[in-house]
Amino acid sequence: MTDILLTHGYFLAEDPAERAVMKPYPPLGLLYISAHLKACGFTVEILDTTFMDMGQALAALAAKRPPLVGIYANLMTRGNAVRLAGACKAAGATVIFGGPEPANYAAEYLAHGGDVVVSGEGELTLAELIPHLARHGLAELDRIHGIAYRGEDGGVRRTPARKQIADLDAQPFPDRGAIDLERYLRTWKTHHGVRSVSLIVARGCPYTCNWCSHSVFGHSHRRRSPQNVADEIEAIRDTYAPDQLWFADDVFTINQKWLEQFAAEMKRRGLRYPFETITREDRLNARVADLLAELGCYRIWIGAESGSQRILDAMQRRTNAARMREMIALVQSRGIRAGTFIMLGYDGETWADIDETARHLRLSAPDDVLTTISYPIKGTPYHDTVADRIAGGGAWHESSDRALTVVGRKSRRFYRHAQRWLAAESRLGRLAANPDAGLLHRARAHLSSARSRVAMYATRHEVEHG
Ligand code: B12
Ligand code: SF4
Repeated sequence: MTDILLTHGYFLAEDPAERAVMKPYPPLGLLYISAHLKACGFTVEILDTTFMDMGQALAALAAKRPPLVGIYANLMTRGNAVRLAGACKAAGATVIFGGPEPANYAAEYLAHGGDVVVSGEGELTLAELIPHLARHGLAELDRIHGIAYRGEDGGVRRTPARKQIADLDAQPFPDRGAIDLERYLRTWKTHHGVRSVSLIVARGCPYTCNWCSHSVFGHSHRRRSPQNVADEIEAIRDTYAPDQLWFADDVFTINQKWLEQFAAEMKRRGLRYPFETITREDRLNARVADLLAELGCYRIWIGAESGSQRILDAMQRRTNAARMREMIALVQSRGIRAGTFIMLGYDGETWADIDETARHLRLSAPDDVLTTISYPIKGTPYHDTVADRIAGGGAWHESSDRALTVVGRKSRRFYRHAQRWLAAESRLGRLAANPDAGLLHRARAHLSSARSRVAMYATRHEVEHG
């Protein structure tokens, strides 16, 4: 019999943003947990919901009737995760929640089907919790570190934090064999002509961007050895024959010495895959750009967030807008596409700051730009700062932190126009850098910029209300 069934509530079919790009990846956290628990001798099953819909997921759970279920949840999958939990509970299962969101809303998750909420890494905690639950049920949970549960009085009890895994190299590779990874690869191949596999080389980010969630790994940073990562890439090559990789790390180039060693190890083994990943401007320089190119990097996302130094400083991002522009040019000079993330609507952002961001995009002409409208994630310093002005959302179990807004800031309508304006401005930057760009393209981009600008102006007095 299965000791634990692991699942999540992500349904690709319900995700319009992801359906537009069709670049799905599996939930690595669950694959890591499964590998660890199996190595400890537990019997584990993963119900991967990515290619299902809610009805199919509920039917699969009803057929399996697992006595113990572990559910991954993040702020977007909350609603689905608690629905799955409710169904499992109704069928008599014990439900454990984990992932980046549940520990920040322990009371709510416990009120919506959860018996236990695990905070941080799940591997060591579950390896202790599973036999504990089998022996003692929900009694004496205070013995297990790293969890929250309901006390006898109904209040939420939190046990001391769980120590993090010290040696990541000693951990087994993610249990990709537990799911139908080929389905992900086929989806990639159909839509993009390539098979792409994700992996991570480290855990945790020591930086302090105040809107970013650190609920799983805190501010720790632990790296795997270059040899261990290369071993995993060889295993991925032998099993899945991918065409490319995605290093799903927070800041892939965080340590230059590590990158040097990793590049040397990959070269020694004759391994080279096109890949994309994320970094920060302060973790790039000419040598790092050369190493990335040597390793096969075809696109690097440089988290920019804003072109206004004032806003970057307010975010405690510890990056420099002018240097960001230089780094975009640097990676492009090595034949690597430069992607950048922009966040609009950070608390205190003014019209002048948005202008600065547009100027930044036009000057630097990144190849790809992803813009989000800021929202306060529970558990972050940003959430605490704006807590008394947070509005939006609705019923917790049907909503998400992404629906939260800050009273007094400009309306979503305004920011949607601003998003379009920034997209047009970065297009103009790219066209200016391209001597072959036709007049018609330029005229279209100017028109789109002007239209969005007028729409921004027309909505400039619209603000969010409580
Ligand atoms: C890769 C990634 C993505 C990929 C996901 C694709 C995929 N399936 O891999 C993409 C780009 C699509 C993505 C999108 C988004 N993401 Co994202 N993403 C990440 C990232 C960078 C890595 C995830 C990862 O693989 N981590 C490595 C594994 C080992 O860690 P883990 O998943 O947390 O798992 C560990 C623990 O959480 C725990 N655990 C996990 N599951 C379970 C289950 C049980 C039962 C238990 C007990 C424990 C447990 O144990 C695991 C092993 O130690 C994280 C940041 C990070 N470094 O983790 C952000 C992160 C998860 N994303 C985040 C956000 C906000 C988003 C978006 C909402 C962004 C947006 N504006 O659209 C969307 C939501 C998409 C969705 N619908 O789910 C936030 C979540 C915050 C929160 N409180 O929920 C994070 C934490 C980033 C951040 N620092 O703010 N993301
Ligand atoms: S946004 Fe990126 S660099 Fe900043 S704290 Fe989060 S993961 Fe680290």
